[in-house]
Amino acid sequence: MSYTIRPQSADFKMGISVVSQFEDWLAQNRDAIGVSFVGRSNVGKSSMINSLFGGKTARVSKTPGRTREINIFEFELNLNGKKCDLPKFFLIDLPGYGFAEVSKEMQKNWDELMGAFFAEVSQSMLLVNLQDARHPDQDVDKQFYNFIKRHNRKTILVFNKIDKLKTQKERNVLEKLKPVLSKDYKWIRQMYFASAESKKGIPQVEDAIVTHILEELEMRKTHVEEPDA
Ligand SMILES: Nc1nc2c(ncn2[C@@H]2O[C@H](COP(=O)(O)OP(=O)(O)OP(=O)(O)O)[C@@H](O)[C@H]2O)c(=O)[nH]1
Ligand SMILES: [Mg+2]
Repeated sequence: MSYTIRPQSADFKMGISVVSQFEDWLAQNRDAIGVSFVGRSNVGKSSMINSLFGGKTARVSKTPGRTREINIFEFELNLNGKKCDLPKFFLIDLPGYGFAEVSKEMQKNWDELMGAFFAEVSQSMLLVNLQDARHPDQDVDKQFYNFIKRHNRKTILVFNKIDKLKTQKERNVLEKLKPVLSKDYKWIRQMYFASAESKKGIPQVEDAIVTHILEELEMRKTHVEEPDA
């Protein structure tokens, strides 16, 4: 049995720009299962989403800092390449961090919105943090981890744009950083190297997402069965 993301199944549901809107969504979706993407502005979150979910799911920007809202989609899984009867899952494209040219007002809005998101969203949402393979673990990435670490989210780290690493030397720098980062960021489950452009590493990231979803479904099954045991 092999589950995969059903191509082109991600359906845009809503864009959330203020905390009260998020609270409304949360009230309806406390048990949400799925995946959310976060990373520095322009790191390729929307491009990665399109590589994984197909076609033009998310808007790719020419100017950094375009995705300002929490964009919520629902998607399906395939079983052996065919539609199956599992429920829908959530895909969330989060607004980027570390964009230098934002006003105080916009930064405040990001802090409030993301503060509410990471404090309250379901623990069954896997967090995919994207970093730039050419400039990993930047100050803004560190700041972001400080911002979320107390929430202890299930997180994987994906280094995107590896197609831009042309020399072995550049690739070695990244390999060496892996053990250092896993020590510093203990809650990161796994690290991946990928390119939304060349599609390298995308199947591995897809696997991580599908595995997470199946684990969450499995956990709920055992929880429901418990009272009878
Ligand atoms: N070479 C290369 N370029 C990429 C890759 N992924 C994204 N890009 C480019 O990087 C730019 C930003 O991509 P987006 O997907 O819009 O980035 P984002 O993180 O969603 O950006 P914001 O929504 O503005 O925060 C675009 O010009 C993409 O074409 C990649 O793997 N390799
Ligand atoms: Mg984007």
